[in-house]
Amino acid sequence: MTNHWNDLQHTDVAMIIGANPAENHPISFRWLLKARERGGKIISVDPRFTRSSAQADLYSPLRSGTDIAFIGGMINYTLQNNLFHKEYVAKYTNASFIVKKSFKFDDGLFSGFDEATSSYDKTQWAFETDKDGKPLRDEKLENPRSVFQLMKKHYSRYDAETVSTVTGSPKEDFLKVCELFCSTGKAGKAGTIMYAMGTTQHTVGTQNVRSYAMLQLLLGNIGLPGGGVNALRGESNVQGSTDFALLWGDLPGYIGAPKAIPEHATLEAFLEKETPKAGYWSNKPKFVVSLLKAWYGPNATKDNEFAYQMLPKGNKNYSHISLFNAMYKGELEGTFLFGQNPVVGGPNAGKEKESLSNLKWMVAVDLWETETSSFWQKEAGSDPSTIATEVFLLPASSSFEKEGSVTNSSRWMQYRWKAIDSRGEAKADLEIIHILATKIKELYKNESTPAAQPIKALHWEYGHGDHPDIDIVCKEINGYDYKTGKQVPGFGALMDDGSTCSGNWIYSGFYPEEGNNRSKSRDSKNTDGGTNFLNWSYAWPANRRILYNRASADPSGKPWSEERAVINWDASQKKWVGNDIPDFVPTKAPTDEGGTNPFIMLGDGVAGMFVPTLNDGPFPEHYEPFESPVPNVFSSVEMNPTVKVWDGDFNKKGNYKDFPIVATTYRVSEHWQSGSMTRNQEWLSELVAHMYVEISEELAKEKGIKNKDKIVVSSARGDVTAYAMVTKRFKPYKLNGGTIHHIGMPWHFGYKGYATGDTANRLTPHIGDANTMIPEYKAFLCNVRRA
Ligand SMILES: Nc1nc2c(c(=O)[nH]1)N[C@H]1C(S)=C(S)[C@@H](COP(=O)(O)OP(=O)(O)OC[C@H]3O[C@@H](n4cnc5c(=O)[nH]c(N)nc54)[C@H](O)[C@@H]3O)O[C@H]1N2
Ligand SMILES: Nc1nc2c(c(=O)[nH]1)N[C@H]1C(S)=C(S)[C@@H](COP(=O)(O)OP(=O)(O)OC[C@H]3O[C@@H](n4cnc5c(=O)[nH]c(N)nc54)[C@H](O)[C@@H]3O)O[C@H]1N2
Ligand SMILES: [Mo]
Repeated sequence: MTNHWNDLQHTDVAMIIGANPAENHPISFRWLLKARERGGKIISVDPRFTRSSAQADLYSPLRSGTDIAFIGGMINYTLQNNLFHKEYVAKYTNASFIVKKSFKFDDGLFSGFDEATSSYDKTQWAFETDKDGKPLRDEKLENPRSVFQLMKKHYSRYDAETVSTVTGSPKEDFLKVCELFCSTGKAGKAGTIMYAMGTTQHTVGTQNVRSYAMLQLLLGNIGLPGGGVNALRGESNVQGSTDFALLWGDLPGYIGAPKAIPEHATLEAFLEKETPKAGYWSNKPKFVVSLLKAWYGPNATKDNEFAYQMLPKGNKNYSHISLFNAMYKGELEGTFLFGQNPVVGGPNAGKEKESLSNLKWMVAVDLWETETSSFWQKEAGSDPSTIATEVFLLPASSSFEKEGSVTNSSRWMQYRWKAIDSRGEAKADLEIIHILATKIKELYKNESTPAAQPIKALHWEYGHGDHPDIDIVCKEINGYDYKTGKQVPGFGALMDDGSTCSGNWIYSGFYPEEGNNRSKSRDSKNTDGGTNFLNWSYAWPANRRILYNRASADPSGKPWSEERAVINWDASQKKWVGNDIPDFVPTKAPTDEGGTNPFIMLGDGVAGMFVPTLNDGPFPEHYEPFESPVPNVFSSVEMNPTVKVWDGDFNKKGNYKDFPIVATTYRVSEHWQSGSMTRNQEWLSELVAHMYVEISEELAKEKGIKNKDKIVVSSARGDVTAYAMVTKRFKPYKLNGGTIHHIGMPWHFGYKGYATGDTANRLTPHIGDANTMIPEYKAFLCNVRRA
């Protein structure tokens, strides 16, 4: 989240799009209802009328996979009706930048597309620059080559009629959403966008999020209380795990991992290539060297490039989808699954299950034996005599049985203490990793092969025996001075000469001195005067609660409006003051060089309306999902042209003739994820006991299906049998003159536990977003019949 949970109470309009927080993030609704007491409004945009929709003031349906068309239409509405915050847009975004003539857009393709590699030459999207390399600007926003004018032209194609034809949202509903949400473009007003998996799980997932950011920037809603683009994160610590590089392409703190390419051959070359000249990322060498120092300790010296050569460097894509493709082809020997149940949760789960049998070994670390760790059993539909995979199941302690921190959607790092002891042989994941690391180091102690070097170089000193000392881990994450052993006060103190270490620069500052682990702080006194509660836990970075808060003030440093003040420039004290930690150099005056550039992480200091770095284009453009019931109305390019389509039979594609119905998948309050956690609980199993599929009354009538009938849903990948829930929550969509049916189902079921049912993911495709590879779980084609 750019903002945080209790900040939602300040919003004038919350647009929930691609999420169902009333069920999946219920606490958020406490704050939305508070906002409503102040006159705030709630909008829900979802293919189905959800429990969040039921709480909303305004609801609009949209067909799964058409968010860019919807938001593109809202961008167009904002521009055509002059509802944008002009000074904010001109000063704080790159709307004023002049784009080179080589940038073009024609019939769904941006310039620079190479058919052979399905990728763009992004250099064609560059800005015009002056002799010092600074982008040329027109702050009047009139130059026809300005980002603003190009954006206006791009989205002029997204008029209300076309939007309605593509999304299936009735034009009146769409316009009501535009009118209400765009009312927040005025100074003194703020609107928030809340999103989650309905947004991201698409072949255009990244660009969906981008479109939200553009709309919010146009309305001047970023950096203010009650504003922002707010990602409602999933599992209790999914924010923390991405921060700590569970994403395959990253090192901790969102530092892109080095690859096996000549430009990354040495630490010097890597830092030279990947460090921007301006903006806060120009400090990257300090973060990288401090990280290497944390990992390799005394084995990281100036003379050996701080052990840079010990880092693994790969050139492939290591996302979930790619790994399972590799497994299917027999390219992987073994795998560790720490708390993962892909036979239920993975895309095209039937094939993912088949892939597992190509492994020599698998280690599952889990609270239960899941559909995945028992994939080889008869009950799973397998023939054990044909499967040679050796499976180890290590019992894991649950969250209540161990201590450590989790980071929530608000970026708050909160320490949790152990409530009860583990049972039986179960161990905390951290203990399991610790034991593994210690044993593997022991195993390689006397080996001198190249493979042994990184293992030997790893500095692993977190106490003795099976229990690592978490306090040592915490101190290392914060970072300390390597000579004195004294904690550093924050990432500003990290150095690139090996004199400091830090396991994750964005968290540096949470443990600034001995005895003060701020993630343990639960001080609810409101010392700052706002509602940021700066002493409750610790928010990265630097305990800042609202990101980009410099943008809450005008260029001269005065808040755009008093009621939405966060920080302001205090000329007498010569610093920024207010009720949050400034997301800015605290002593930089508005009149200083760069003093009006709120987006300090970006080289130009302004936010990107035009982003020339993403794989699929600088402006979000609507493309149809991998499987779609209709041709693309906006261009002749059907699917995102930069998406990787995997070869082989892992990903059969269904066509509209055989599979004319759009399907989506989602969660329910009563179940958790792949269901291991809830289908093993009697009382939750009783609440939602069976796999079911929601279908509209109209489709039910057409197919002769009654409520509670058993039905078969089939896709090109497989089929599932489930109970029909005939409901008003789905309605047929009117698209381009025709009628298209839309269904939906929960994805929580498998054959284990008390509440059993067919796995929805046997239907879903094995294809992902062009930038992140998150699977397209949310939009695919199917057919439905009575069982
Ligand atoms: N009770 C419960 N809570 C949970 C979880 C759980 O399993 N159970 N899981 C947690 C996790 S890990 C996560 S990631 C979050 C996910 O939180 P959410 O994203 O809220 O979860 P979903 O229910 O998968 O999807 C949200 C909505 O997206 C809609 N949708 C489908 N396709 C589209 C589309 O193309 N556009 C738009 N705008 N909407 C679409 C669906 O109808 C659904 O209502 O929830 C977390 N909270
Ligand atoms: N069709 C469809 N599929 C989806 C989604 C969707 O919306 N639609 N959503 C996707 C999303 S957002 C997510 S996050 C994934 C989730 O996919 P998974 O991560 O595979 O699913 P979970 O059920 O969260 O799996 C967690 C496993 O961890 C175990 N576990 C719980 N606590 C601990 C612990 O402390 N330690 C260890 N070692 N194990 C533990 C549980 O018993 C469970 O078996 O699913 C994805 N799959
Ligand atoms: Mo998730």
